[in-house]
Amino acid sequence: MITEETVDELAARLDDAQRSVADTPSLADTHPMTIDDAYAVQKALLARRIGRGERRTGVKLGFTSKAKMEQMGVSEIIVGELTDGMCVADGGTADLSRFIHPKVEPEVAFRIARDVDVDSPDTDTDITACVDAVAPALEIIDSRYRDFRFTYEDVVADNTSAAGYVIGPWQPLRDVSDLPVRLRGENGEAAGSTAAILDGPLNALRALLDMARRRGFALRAGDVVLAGAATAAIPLTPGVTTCEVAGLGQVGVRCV
Ligand code: OOG
Ligand code: MG
Repeated sequence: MITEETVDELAARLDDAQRSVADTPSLADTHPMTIDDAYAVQKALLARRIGRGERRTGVKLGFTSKAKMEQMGVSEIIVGELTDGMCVADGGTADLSRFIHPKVEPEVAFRIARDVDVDSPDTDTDITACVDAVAPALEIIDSRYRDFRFTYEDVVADNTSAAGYVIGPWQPLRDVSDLPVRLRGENGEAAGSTAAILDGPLNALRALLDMARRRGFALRAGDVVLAGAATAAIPLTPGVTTCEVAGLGQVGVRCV
């Protein structure tokens, strides 16, 4: 366990790295952390953003696909939080100078329609019944760690590398368990299926409910949920990047 003071100090280090667009070495190297510590740092990091006037808009899951787990050498999902400061409109512009070494991932987003009770251990809660819409999405990840190298605890503390997200047109909730996905950037592309996301993104929602209960994440009406990448991430480069999820639609961002 690290002290409350250290939690604040590590959150400040990550916050400064993001704001000054300068990477930082792994925290875990110098400050061995438990997973509980890492989530405490993440919480303090979010509190700093909220303190500057950002509004929380939802949550994101990470490492829900085998490709991502293999790319990052980990084996358990992680959860981070999203704010309006990270949101880019579909077809909008993202300024690459805000990021250290950004990558982009093709994702599926869900919209929570009514508050989910995360305090009761009621195992019958059907999280999918609390969701009313689904959309193709892009996530911009930008680890604050040097060379994108981090331990599992490091990446949890760093709000799971969350840096930006773009949500395509919302559609009424439907079966999205095995839809072809294509990510196209100016200098790279990746293809896969939504089935890569825990054998179907609805399973990501179920895993999220479990994490929300264990880790105290709120799930409120209007929240966006990013279910996790369907392929490995590719570098985010100048020009247009799109994600198409067959049967669901397309979402894009222009980077300058
Ligand atoms: C952590 C974020 C992973 C996903 O969709 O799996 C993630 C990272 O790879 O830096 O967002
Ligand atoms: Mg992601």
